[in-house]
Amino acid sequence: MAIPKIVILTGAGISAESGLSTFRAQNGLWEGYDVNDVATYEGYSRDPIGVHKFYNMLRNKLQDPKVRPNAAHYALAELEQKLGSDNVLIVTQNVDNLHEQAGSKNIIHMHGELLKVRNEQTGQIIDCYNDIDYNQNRLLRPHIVWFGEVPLQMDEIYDALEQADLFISIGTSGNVYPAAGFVKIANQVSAKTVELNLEPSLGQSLFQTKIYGPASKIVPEFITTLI
Ligand code: BJW
Repeated sequence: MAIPKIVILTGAGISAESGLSTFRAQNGLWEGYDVNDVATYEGYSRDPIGVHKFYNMLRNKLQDPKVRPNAAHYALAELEQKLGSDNVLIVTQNVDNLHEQAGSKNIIHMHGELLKVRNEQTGQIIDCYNDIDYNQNRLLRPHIVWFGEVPLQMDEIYDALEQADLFISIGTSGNVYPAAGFVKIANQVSAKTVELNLEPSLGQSLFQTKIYGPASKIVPEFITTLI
């Protein structure tokens, strides 16, 4: 039997039990902030110092030793190890590095990465573990995809979706496109579609299988049915 091609979309919910806030929950990441200020280029142009302060805070939080991958991240890494990197692709909307820390290799960060910054003039992407002082580094912006910007590696993502036998969506509310539309593509190519989330997402009716609960419990349980 051929090994299935599996595309896994992850969102903030997979990292919630690792100590990182989701976006849209009460007490979420954006509480106390206007999305238009911290998640658009227009907001960055208006107040680059304030926006860098926000991402400096998130970058510090991510590097807190208490923030570690949880059982869901490890289960996905084990799946890739068992089935091979050619057969398992993680497309994450998350800007954290918890999939990498858990051992996953085949990962696309479609919304960028918190531990990187980008030179606005040259496009060069640079590792970044410290605070950015805009007054010292006027060309460096967070390597984050804001609203109105094109997510990264979209051609590779669409290619993978078109070849998928199984599409699994984990820990995402289905509010943000194009990621929220991936399940439609998976359905069009007759892939099996599975939603693993704490609660039904906005797109829940488009999934054939739905399992609700904390990711650290339901993801390892579901993954064991595949290996
Ligand atoms: C648990 C759990 C546990 C909790 N276990 N689960 C009108 C219609 C359609 C589209 C548009 C429209 N108007 C504008 C658009 C486009 C726009 C968009 O989608 N807007 C919507 C608001 C409508 N999209 C864009 O602009 C994108 N670009 C674009 O479309 O370009 C055009 C283009 C596309 C393709 C090809 C060519 C051109 C860019 C979107 C960029 C998003 N960026 C952000 C980062 C912000 C900066 C920051 O980091 O602070 O990415 S926004 C934010 O949302 C972040 C996330 O990756 C993203 C998704 O959030 P996610 O992960 O779903 O988190 P939550 O909090 O919403 O949900 C968490 C879920 O977990 C919940 O369901 C919980 O229940 C669950 N959960 N604990 C399991 N323990």
